[in-house]
Amino acid sequence: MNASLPVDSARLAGELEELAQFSEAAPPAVTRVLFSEADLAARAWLRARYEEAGLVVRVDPVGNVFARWEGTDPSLAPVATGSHIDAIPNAGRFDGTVGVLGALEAVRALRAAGFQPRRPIEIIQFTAEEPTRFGLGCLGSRLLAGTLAAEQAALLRDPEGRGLEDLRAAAGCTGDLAAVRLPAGACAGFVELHIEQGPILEREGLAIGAVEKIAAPSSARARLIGEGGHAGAVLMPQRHDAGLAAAEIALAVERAARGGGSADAVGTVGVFRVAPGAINSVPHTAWIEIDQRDTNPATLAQARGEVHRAAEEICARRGVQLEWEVINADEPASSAPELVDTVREAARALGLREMPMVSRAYHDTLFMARVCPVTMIFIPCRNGWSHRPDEFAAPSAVAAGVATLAETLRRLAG
Ligand code: HGY
Ligand code: MN
Ligand code: MN
Repeated sequence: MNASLPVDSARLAGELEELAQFSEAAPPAVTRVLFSEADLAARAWLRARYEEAGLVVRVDPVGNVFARWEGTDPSLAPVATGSHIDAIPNAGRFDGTVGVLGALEAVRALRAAGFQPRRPIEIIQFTAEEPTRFGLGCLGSRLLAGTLAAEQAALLRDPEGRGLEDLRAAAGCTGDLAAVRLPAGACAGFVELHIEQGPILEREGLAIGAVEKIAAPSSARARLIGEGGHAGAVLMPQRHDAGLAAAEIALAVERAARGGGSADAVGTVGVFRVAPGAINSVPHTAWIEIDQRDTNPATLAQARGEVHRAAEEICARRGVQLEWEVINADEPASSAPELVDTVREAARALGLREMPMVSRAYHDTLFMARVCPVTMIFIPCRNGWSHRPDEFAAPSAVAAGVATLAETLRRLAG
């Protein structure tokens, strides 16, 4: 990488390790669920880092954090960057955090180089990009974009019955959730730095991915109520096995993903529980949660409909009652071509090999695309692994991503 802005890669690597300590799981795993003790401690630690760097911090009513570097013309809409710090159970230490601490390091490098932005630059640390607490991902960015109504968000409860209203109040996030929504034009653009969470950059030996499209998640949950019984005594014709009905639905999810004609279509059943859960007892009830994604809205909608119809047919044939709930059905997003070009030019100016690509994971950028022009900067991670304790991004890869982000911010805010 060419001599670039003074990115302090060692300090950043140390901060990523320090942030990883705020966790409910034993290292190397990281568990940091929205408004958990680990999350609150991580939020406090990060706020001190932002303020140390001379940024002005504000927290909105749902806990989105904005760290602002004022521009020479404060009246201009800011250029924004950022990501999330929450982590699903037993995850890694780079998902999201690279985009938050990397944004801070990019700002510090620009300030150390004497750069003075005309537009303000804001780092956004989004609340709950992961669905762990309330079963809905991107809670903070949905509210910022207005794709989730405040009164709907206020009704969210976690599996233990704790409501968002109580949890955010306990975390010190005050104010009306309706005030979270950003007005149109609130940002001039948004660029998120993130690990790829896939194998392409590493396999191609490339340093930077400029993201052109972001797949959208569609998730649903179902409860299946059949009839239990003795695993030996109940003969097959008399069975209404909720577990096997759920298993057939799971295979329908896979069939819809493979058969829809879209190379980006994916689907799985990440949550699959049966009751009573004894080896010699026919499951009377099953609970499943379905995750379907695609970058093509038409084939995504087709796959969603196909799975719901299959579930109804399977349960009717098996004499199992079906309760179906759509959790979310979001539209994919496209990046702004001019921002993709800016990222690619910035990478090339730094002597970094880059390519345009698609994100199959969703990100807060998916919802920021409803607020302003967006794109993402991807860096390679080992074997493409993510959402697991051995998730890893090399310090040199992180530094290349930060330098590209800094150069992109310089161009956009200059
Ligand atoms: O599931 C996702 O794509 C994101 O990592 N929450
Ligand atoms: Mn994630
Ligand atoms: Mn992420």
